[in-house]
Amino acid sequence: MAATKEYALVCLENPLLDIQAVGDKALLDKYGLKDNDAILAEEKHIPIYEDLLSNYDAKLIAGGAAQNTARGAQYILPPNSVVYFGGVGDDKYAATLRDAVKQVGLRVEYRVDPKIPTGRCGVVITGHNRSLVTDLGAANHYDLEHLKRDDIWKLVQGAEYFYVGGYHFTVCPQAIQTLGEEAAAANKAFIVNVSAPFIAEFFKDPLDASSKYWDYVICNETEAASYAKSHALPYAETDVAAIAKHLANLPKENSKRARVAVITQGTEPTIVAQQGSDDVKQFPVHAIAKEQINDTNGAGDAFAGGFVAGLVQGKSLEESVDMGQWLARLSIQELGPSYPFPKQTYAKA
Ligand code: 26A
Repeated sequence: MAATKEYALVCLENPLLDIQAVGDKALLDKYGLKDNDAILAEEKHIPIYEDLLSNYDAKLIAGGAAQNTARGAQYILPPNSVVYFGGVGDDKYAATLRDAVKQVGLRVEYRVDPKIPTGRCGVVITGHNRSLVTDLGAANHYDLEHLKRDDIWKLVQGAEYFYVGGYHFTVCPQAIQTLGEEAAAANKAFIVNVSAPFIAEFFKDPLDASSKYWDYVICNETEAASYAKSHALPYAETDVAAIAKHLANLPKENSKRARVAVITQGTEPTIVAQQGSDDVKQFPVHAIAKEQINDTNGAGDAFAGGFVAGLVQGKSLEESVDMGQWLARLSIQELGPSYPFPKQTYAKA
């Protein structure tokens, strides 16, 4: 019998197809969207998908935040390093996603729902902002049963790193807890990305229930502010260093690993705090000319992909952050959450 391949990194979240177009203020206003935000679609948003496709020359691009991260990590790592779980339908959009992940060699193990369509995310680009409105579809039906299936759970047991996109707190917090427990029990690395301001606000309870398992927590400055607000932290919402320190020092289940909190801030420096240390570090981002930016959809996901690839390769924290910034810089030059081909290779600055 062939030996089972062991994937170093397992990722979990919501596979989505992005329906992305350049829009304008009128389009944002029509659907009551902010220029830079991520929300779950309500009834009133549903027509936007047709609208984007018919009237705005929208492109279909593989999305889903953690799936973008998983593709990014696999882009850097040796073949068969990353496997991704999430829920899709049995339809054309799912086939498009399977094709897109093949390009980087990412293995996906989808829970396929025969009755519900694959989720979609409307992406409205205005300048360097992006507004995301998501209709989760089959992604919303991911369940613990899939994660605990023998073949899937074996992949979990074979991995050393678990990455969960925070958007999954809206779907199956139980699966997240199960991965966190497993990581703590086996002294593996459990990485959570907060993913969106609304997660820190409206999904505070499941987010907080998982925090004792976080070995790494990643967010951007607006998510950090939202966390500070919803948790009534005694710092200014703009005091990113204090929030990073707070996150790093929340109670922790596995005492063998000091927690690391990473906060990205667009073009401003990336902030890193470590549990038990007073020293908060800052890493300037890799400069890029404005004209080189295609769009910022997926920039944060790409950062996480490069960062986690660094961790998997046993790189230092500094170099892992550098790898994250490197991959984000590449991704924002592409259309949507994509990576350039022919492949670029990371070289330490
Ligand atoms: C549950 N929600 C709202 C979501 C998402 C999401 N991925 C998972 N769940 N809303 C937007 N995205 C993805 O975020 C990427 C950019 O960071 C989009 O599909 C887009 O590719």
